[in-house]
Amino acid sequence: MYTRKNQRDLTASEKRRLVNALLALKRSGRYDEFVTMHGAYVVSDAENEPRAAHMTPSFFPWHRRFLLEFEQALQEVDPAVSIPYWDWTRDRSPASSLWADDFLGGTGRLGDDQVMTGPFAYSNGNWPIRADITDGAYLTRDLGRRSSPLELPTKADVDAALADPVYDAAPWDSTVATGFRNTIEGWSVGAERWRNHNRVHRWVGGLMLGATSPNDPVFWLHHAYCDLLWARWQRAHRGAGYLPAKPLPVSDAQYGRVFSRDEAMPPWGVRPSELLDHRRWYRYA
Ligand SMILES: [Cu+2]
Repeated sequence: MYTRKNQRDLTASEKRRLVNALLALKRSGRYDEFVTMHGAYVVSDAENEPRAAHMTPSFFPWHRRFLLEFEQALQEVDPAVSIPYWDWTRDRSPASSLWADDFLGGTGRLGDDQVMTGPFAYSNGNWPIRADITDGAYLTRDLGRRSSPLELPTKADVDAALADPVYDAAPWDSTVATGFRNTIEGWSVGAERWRNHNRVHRWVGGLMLGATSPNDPVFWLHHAYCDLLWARWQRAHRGAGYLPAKPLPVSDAQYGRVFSRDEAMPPWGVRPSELLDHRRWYRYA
């Protein structure tokens, strides 16, 4: 049992140790295995295939397990390290300590969005991007989307999602207008584009926009906060559970494409029901 802290509360030495563990995983090649794995599970609901990670009810349990695996890799380097969370309703500015030189570094430069500051700047030689097929070898960001400014989601946005008493609903994809899962995952519903989790990917920009978004270490801090929100939703709605609870009938258009409570998710063969209680592993401070 360990603690995941708010990134704003980390001490200088905790930040240094986390950065060092990230760099060690990068050097050994393990970091890029996680990036590639995430990329392999970006399956859109326009494709007629199983969706374990995105546009799907198992968005939360899949990413919980993904973060646990990554956190374990970090802890093999330094047992004192855990994944902090970024509460983007609170730390809303590129001037936040999250983006300082001693932590994740700042936004990209104009022109090519290349991150020039902090430990993950390409020019420092420790963070070459390998697991991306289209772009350059350097980390990119465009915090706040300078060409067409965008705000991070607000506490009111998150509270509205937490107030929804239903976890998810048919058709269990990116088009569901209600339910906690898609309200946080944030696929477009009507005129409301890029909500919550998706909006944060947009706000960071650069490599955070694509299937290999874990190339940017802020991915882990962002998803730890989404994971915390899931735990908060569970606490607020104790009678409600993960849905769908039972496998969908063969007649359902989503049959074989989404993971109900006890259907094993790839690549680990773990069921959503085994991931519902994070307190087996960690707590949030
Ligand atoms: Cu994400």
